[in-house]
Amino acid sequence: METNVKQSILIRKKIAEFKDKLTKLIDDCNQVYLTTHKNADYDAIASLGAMGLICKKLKKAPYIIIDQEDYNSLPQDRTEMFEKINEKFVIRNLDEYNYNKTEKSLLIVVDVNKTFMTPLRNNYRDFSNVIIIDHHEENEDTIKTKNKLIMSDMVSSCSEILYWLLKQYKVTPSDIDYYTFLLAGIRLDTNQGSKNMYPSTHECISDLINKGANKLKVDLLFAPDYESDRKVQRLVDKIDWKTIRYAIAIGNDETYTKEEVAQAADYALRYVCEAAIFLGKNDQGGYNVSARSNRGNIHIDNIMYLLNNGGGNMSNASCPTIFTDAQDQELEKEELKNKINDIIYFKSYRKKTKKRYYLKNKKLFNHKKEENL
Ligand SMILES: [Mn+2]
Repeated sequence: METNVKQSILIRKKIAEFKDKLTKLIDDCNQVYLTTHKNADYDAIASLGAMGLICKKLKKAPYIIIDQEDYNSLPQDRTEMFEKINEKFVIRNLDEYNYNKTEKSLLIVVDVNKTFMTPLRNNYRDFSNVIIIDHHEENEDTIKTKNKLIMSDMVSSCSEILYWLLKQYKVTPSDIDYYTFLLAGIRLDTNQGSKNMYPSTHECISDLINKGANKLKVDLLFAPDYESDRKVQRLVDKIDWKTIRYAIAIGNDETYTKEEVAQAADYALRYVCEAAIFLGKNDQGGYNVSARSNRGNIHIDNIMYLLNNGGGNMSNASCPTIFTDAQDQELEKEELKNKINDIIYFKSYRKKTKKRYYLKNKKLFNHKKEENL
């Protein structure tokens, strides 16, 4: 029990310490821009909204930068969240941003830290300062800045960080939807409370509900679509168990969204399972990929890097869409299976950390990754 209390205090302390730096940078700039990763999810959008409220409290109304094409392809529920935020904050696409650039501006990036994953891609030189607030692991693709609050494997989500920040700044949104969004963000990144639940997360969820976050609305956002859920289960049925309980599934007799592949991989972790690697063919002919590790003792992020320049952390990872030139469905499956087997059947032990992972060639990690995935 005592250790639980400590975790929560520690998290809040760490966030409180960051507040002064954040305030100073916002105060000192002429204009704040906010952005997040493309294909923004609930956690990303909720974090944008909450960060916007903090900027507003500090009298710096922010602009939210989006990629228009990416924005247009968002599903309805997430578009509605953006529209809600758009009532208070101005959303600008890259053209609008470029046309109206301001001197001495500050960029705040939430729920992401890799250069290529934001609408700005590799262009951060326009900003006098960049702040990262995130819960994903850093690597060599992390945006270069001294100003970052990156809490990987410490909190559930970026929404949780933003909730504690709102509290620090004594911001109480007049529109309760901002709390509802944060609750949805946490629900998403904890896979509905089944992973990444820290003592501080429980506290945060209970605070949000006490303050009026609409739990019913959040439940509806997560209510599975029947057809989609059955499809996810059919992909789970394709699991092939390899080596030390790796659940590997490749589906190409129907098409899957990224979310469906991720859900299937999450589902695999309900079994006795060290790691899950799931591939599902999408409607563009490529394969969406999701990987998971149950207790985090497989370097699933490294496996994703080797598979197709991907990454993540030790429990969640993915890689860019894989395309194959194979002649038919069966050959495609063969090719992908071989790629995965090549990676996981090579045993290697890293004695220092006692964490093991399966890599063909460790040296690969010293190579600079390609800039554009
Ligand atoms: Mn997140």
